[in-house]
Amino acid sequence: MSDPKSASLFERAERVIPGGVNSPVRAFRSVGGKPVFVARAEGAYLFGADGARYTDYVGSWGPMILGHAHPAVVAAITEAAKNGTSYGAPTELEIRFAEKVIELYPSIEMVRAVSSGTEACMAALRVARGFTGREAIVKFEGCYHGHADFLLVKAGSGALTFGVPDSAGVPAQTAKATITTAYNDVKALEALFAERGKEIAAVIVEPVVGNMGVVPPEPGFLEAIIRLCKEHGAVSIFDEVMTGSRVARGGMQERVKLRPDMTCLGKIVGGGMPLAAYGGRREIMQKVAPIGPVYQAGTLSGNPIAVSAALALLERLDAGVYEKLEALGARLERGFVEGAKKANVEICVQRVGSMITPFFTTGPIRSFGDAVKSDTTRFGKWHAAMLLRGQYWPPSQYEAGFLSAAHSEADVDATIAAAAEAFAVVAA
Ligand code: KE4
Repeated sequence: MSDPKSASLFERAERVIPGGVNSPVRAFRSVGGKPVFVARAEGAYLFGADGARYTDYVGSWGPMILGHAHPAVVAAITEAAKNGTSYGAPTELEIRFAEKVIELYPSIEMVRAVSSGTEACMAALRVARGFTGREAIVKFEGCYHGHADFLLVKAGSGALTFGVPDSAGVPAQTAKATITTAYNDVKALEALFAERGKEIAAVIVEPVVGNMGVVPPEPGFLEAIIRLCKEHGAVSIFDEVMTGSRVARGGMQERVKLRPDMTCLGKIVGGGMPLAAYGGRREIMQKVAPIGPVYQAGTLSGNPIAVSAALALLERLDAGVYEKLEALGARLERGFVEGAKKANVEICVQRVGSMITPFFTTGPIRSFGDAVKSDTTRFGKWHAAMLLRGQYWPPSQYEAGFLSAAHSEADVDATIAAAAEAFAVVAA
């Protein structure tokens, strides 16, 4: 632990919060050691309770694409707060947010704001079931779509990190309607539809997986999901909570020029505030209460402060941001590859834009089966060595690291130098 004040805060936290954290993956349990308690953050940096500075590659698990405490976002929040914090009544701000989302994601004709990615995915699937009158949903092993009961089946992220892809507390009956199959396996998906196509309400997919670590879709995989859903009357859902406005302004669907029936959004689209959304084709979204029979609600949905932050962030995501993120991502990827090679440590770096994961195994990592071959002990050693060198990397082999537009080339070069030393520690 390079941050003794964090250690005492952690002890206090563990007495009153399960695991001392409000979300499991923050607990550092899969990498050993104890979490750094953050006092503040600015730009590309986090500052620990003891004032130590870390270059941040978690970015609040994705939202901080322009860096922490961006002046325009802080100003928008401050201004909005002066008008009150929540009304529980419609506002013009929410119309602007909906119009912005529709502008960025042409596949979305109507959109509903909610407060988390979990809510967005849970609601989108309920709507798909209401629209089709069917019950079964298909997800891919290792993908994570939040912690709704029926989605914690062979889930990724924290569930995978702790090796409990199936959570306690989920009734067997609930999980029964969730069918899982392998990511990037078109033949398996075709066979599944051939056998059970009539039962399937929806297929939900991370169009680039972040929750096994970064696993890109192979050519034809996403296209097959949309084709098979169309052929069998199921709803295709892109869970772009992580990839939305991360891998492109309009998410992965913009990069691959595809139009899923529905899309789930969060993180960046919510401006790093408790704001997420789900949307899609008008005829599907017209099933949502109060105009349709599918109920979904939320006290703080479309909250004016969160929406103000989101609008301030989204309007600053210009082409230059993505060009910079691609260049920095490629630089970091090269640096990791060279550093590991020099230390004679076997890794496979997978990246899409500014989402990147060094897998401690040979690649390519195409699916869950490949990802779990990673040497998590070596990853843990590397993570600890990076932390000691002021580099804050996601504390799990099965997560994506994120760059921001606030990172400089000098920051990335310092990270590359630290990583080279950390690979040498792993090899020792
Ligand atoms: P939230 O409920 O955490 O806002 O979103 C759930 C979710 C849905 N879909 C995708 C693709 C996601 O990545 C997530 C949440 N991601 C995790 C990290 N991989 C959030 C971090 C955490 O659980 O603390």
